[in-house]
Amino acid sequence: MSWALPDHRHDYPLVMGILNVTPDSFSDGGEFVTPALALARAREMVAAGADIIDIGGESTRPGARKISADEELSRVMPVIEAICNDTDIPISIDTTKAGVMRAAVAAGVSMINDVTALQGPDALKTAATCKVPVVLMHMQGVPRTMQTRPEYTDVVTEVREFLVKRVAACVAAGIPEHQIIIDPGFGFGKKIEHNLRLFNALQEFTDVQPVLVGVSRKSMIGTVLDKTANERLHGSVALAALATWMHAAIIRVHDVAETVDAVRMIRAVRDVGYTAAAQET
Ligand code: 8Y4
Repeated sequence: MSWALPDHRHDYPLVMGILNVTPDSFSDGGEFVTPALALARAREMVAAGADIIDIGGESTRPGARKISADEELSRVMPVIEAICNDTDIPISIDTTKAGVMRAAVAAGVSMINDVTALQGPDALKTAATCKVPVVLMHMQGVPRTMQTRPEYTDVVTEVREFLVKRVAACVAAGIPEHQIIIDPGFGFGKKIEHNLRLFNALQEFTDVQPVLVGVSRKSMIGTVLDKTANERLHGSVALAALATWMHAAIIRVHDVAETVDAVRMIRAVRDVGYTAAAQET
């Protein structure tokens, strides 16, 4: 499937549905591991209005252990093949490994989502040869220890400067600038105050590059509301609405139907008076 990012800011945000194929993800209970179950979940998200589905086989949650490329491939490839054969929904591969990027894109995946911003071995070169949009995420430290002592002097400036440098590295490697999406990396080596400051300053990121926002069910919501992961729907939808207002390009969520309603409602207000037809010449 050939797929490209929309050209016009009025077409944003896209809603990205999360499909974990990790046996250890507590939020989805590790229940979507078989291709048949993953496909059923993907169809459900398509019916709910998802624009893209993010498939990940390596857990990046705090304390998670690393897995081999072979283990990751054996988790994600059957799922990618099942969904690509059955639907036209664009798929994003959540991986940090060059070999997984290459295999996934060869099987029809339309986007690369790398929480290490293509800093891994051969990742930058490989992503450039894949010719698909890439998501560059900021993380302080590594998943196993990132939440032990996050530290910043000025979190917004530091995260923005890191991402601007990674965009430059991608452009130098041959990735067209319009194919690059940046992401402040909510929850990745950040305390509650860092996450809230970054969200507050989202416009400073959307002003420079398309931005992906991933806050669905995360601990910043749990901390503010004092709720467990399964009680964070309303907090998640509230932040999705704000991200839409602040011109996020992609919102990565567990709860697609609820998020799509919020996004459509905010877009109606945000873009009142604009009609696609009036822009055509
Ligand atoms: C409950 C459920 C609590 C899930 C926490 C979580 C991002 C991402 C993840 C993100 C991009 C997660 C792969 C963490 N988060 N990729 N991936 N941006 N680009 N935790 O924010 O969802 S996994």
